Amino acid sequence: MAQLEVVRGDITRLAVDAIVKAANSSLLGGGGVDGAIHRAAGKELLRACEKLGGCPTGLAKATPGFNLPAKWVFHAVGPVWNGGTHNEPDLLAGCYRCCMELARTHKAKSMAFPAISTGIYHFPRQQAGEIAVRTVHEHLQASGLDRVIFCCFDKPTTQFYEEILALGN
Ligand code: AR6
Repeated sequence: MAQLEVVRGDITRLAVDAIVKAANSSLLGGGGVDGAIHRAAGKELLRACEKLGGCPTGLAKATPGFNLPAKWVFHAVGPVWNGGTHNEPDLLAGCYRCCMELARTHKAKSMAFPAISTGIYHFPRQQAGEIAVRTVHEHLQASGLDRVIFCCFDKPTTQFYEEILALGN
């Protein structure tokens, strides 16, 4: 039975097969968790991203992790929250679904997600957490993953995830 966990901290420190990065569609870097991952992975990550040619919102693309403990980085482009009537929930679910598929194709056994779109992109945190957990559950078996970590940076996000996971058990 695959394990779903909540960890509070910096995703760049996690020794898992893949970490997910909340990126923008250029895939050429930014602030928040994106900036932190680029700083920790080193300049080669940007060079690898330059070859990807961007990524549409709701999808993700993979690169190696370079100097990170993680072997892979999955660059997921979450939606900017624009009131909730612009397909934001489906686009956010698409990010999680695409990363679960990338885990399968890259044979990852462990993967960590940040709370995609809930920082600079302002997606409501609780709704985003529910979408994240539901979508991961839906694709868990097909992904081949043994361990999925929801890596939360702040206390309220950590609490939401703990509550959502407790309700599901
Ligand atoms: N480890 C784990 N989570 C983190 C870390 C970290 N080191 N740093 C921040 N977070 P955000 P978005 C949390 O803003 O909303 C970039 O410029 C943060 O507290 O990083 O998807 C991109 O290039 C929040 O809970 O991503 C895009 O332009 C979550 O990660 C844009 O930001 C996501 O916050 C994407 O915005």
